[in-house]
Amino acid sequence: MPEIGLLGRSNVGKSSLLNALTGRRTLARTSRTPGKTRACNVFAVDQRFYLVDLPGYGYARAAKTVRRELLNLLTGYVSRRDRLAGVVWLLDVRRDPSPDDLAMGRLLADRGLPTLVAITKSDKFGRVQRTERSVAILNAVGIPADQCVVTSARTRDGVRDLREAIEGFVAEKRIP
Ligand SMILES: Nc1nc2c(ncn2[C@@H]2O[C@H](COP(=O)(O)OP(=O)(O)O)[C@@H](O)[C@H]2O)c(=O)[nH]1
Ligand SMILES: [Mg+2]
Repeated sequence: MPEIGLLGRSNVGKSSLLNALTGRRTLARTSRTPGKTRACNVFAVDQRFYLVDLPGYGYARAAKTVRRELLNLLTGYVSRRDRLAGVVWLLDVRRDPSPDDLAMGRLLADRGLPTLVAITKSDKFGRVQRTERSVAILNAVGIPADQCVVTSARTRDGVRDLREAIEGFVAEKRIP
């Protein structure tokens, strides 16, 4: 089956969004301790595709060697997975993209991988401000607005749209 990777900084809301996307509450572990998810958790959705909750990058307190290993792992993941239909790249509505985010953006652009940006935690702002923030974030990472969904795992805003966009990637994927 094709798979979709969920990528983003630690604590950006990957596990929460994965739970919202699959409509279950206890599937992926969420935590208040950043940098905790190490393994890649894989979830089959409707026996049609896999969602992969990848380890979060950019955890500031991790040792340099650990950060480099993680970047290598993610680079290998997006470079060599022949079942990979695309990635959902999560960016927090409250944060300007970090140097690690920008490095990830370059990597994804290099690989030409189908990429959707999910702006996360949109419930933190009102409508106007969340749109302004999303535009600024997309400009910073050079992703067009039609490849972006503004989401909240808490209110489920945008979750259905994101799911539909993911299904589009899955439908396009031809596994060699
Ligand atoms: N307000 C708000 N908080 C969120 C949302 N999604 C995740 N969080 C919180 O952000 C923190 C990290 O979430 P988690 O899903 O574990 O992030 P991960 O490290 O990327 O997997 C937790 O405290 C979550 O409750 C959201 O949509 N809205
Ligand atoms: Mg997690």
